[in-house]
Amino acid sequence: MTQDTQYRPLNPDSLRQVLSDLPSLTARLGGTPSDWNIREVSDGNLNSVWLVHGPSGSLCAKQSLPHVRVDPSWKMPLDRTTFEARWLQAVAPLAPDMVPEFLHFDPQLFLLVTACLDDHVTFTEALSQGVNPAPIARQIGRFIAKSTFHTSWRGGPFENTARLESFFSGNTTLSRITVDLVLTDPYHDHPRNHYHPALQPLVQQLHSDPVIHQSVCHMQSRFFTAREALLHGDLHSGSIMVALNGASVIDGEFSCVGPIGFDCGMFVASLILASFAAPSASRREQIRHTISMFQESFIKTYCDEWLHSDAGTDLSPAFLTRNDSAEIQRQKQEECDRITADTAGFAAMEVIRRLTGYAHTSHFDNLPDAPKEQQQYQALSFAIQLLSDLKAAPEKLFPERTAIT
Ligand code: SR1
Ligand code: MG
Repeated sequence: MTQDTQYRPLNPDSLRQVLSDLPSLTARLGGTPSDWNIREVSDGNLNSVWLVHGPSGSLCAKQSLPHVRVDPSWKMPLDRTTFEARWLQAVAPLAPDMVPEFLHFDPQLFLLVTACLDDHVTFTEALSQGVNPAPIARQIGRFIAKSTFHTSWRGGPFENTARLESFFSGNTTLSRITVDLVLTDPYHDHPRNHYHPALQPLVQQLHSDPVIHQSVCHMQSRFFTAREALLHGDLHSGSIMVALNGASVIDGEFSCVGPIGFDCGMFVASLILASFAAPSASRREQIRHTISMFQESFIKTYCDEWLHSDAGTDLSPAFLTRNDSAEIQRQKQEECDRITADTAGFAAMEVIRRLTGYAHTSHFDNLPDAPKEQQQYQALSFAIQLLSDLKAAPEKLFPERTAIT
């Protein structure tokens, strides 16, 4: 799979050897290599991950495999950690406290080393433990607003976005996974799809309803043609690590330039799934309300960055700021409406694929059988409603929508 002969899949012993040759990392860990505790914690679908602890410090090492980790027959190039490393380096200055510290990247081994977050749990886990999701949702709203605004043409000279687009458009392998698993497979019969038998009538509708298929085509077109900003590309609750002091966004291997509403939609979909999987009506309501809080935080931060950042932008924003506040208001409204519409469409598609496609999530795992199937049915029906009427979808999803000021 790789032309580079130096690549080999690492194990704890060979990782120890690799790390021992890197002075900044050995200094971070302290002691001698034999003192280090190396624990494999691979959990996602794609890569190997280890946590390494030494007498003075710790780190997290992640290596691409030449196949999908959970399905070795699904072969895959190794370059995904290259994109993740570049995403991390691009986003860290924009939201420094919201991503793990970048420590090292080895382009031959496709090995990425970052700070260790083992005092964190995934946001998926926190949601299932009953944690109040509001502070995290607000933080992720700020994160998406800052990381996308400042990598868009509005947030700097257009050459910045052009350079990002030129590099990240090479991430075709993982974008292909998104195109297949999120944007296509759930809308036809595909051997990778699987779902609870109780969902069969809804799946039948997804495979055959022409209105849904029109919406799918529209959202595909947005994904392929809206070159708005650098995206995380897979911002579901499993890509967010949370601790008492806040959230850290990980796993930027799906990064690409695309519509800002895609990142928002991935995150909102996790909240939708968690709300329908909630064990009580009050918990469901709490999580539903959080969806609006996320949106409010995103829109407010995005508009603040737009008005107040001194990003050396090109003509339009600076020109309008000096001349016509009503026109700025109109443009902000138009932009936020477009992002919100994309958010609703992509959120619906993410919910649909997590219930009927290849890669499901654990949100419903703790429920007994009967409520599980009922609640999945409700979640899927809600997502289908959104996708069946894209014009009405923002209002359904964000009944408490923020006015743009
Ligand atoms: C084969 S990879 C399946 C899924 O895992 C990742 O986290 C992405 O969500 C992808 O769609
Ligand atoms: Mg991941």
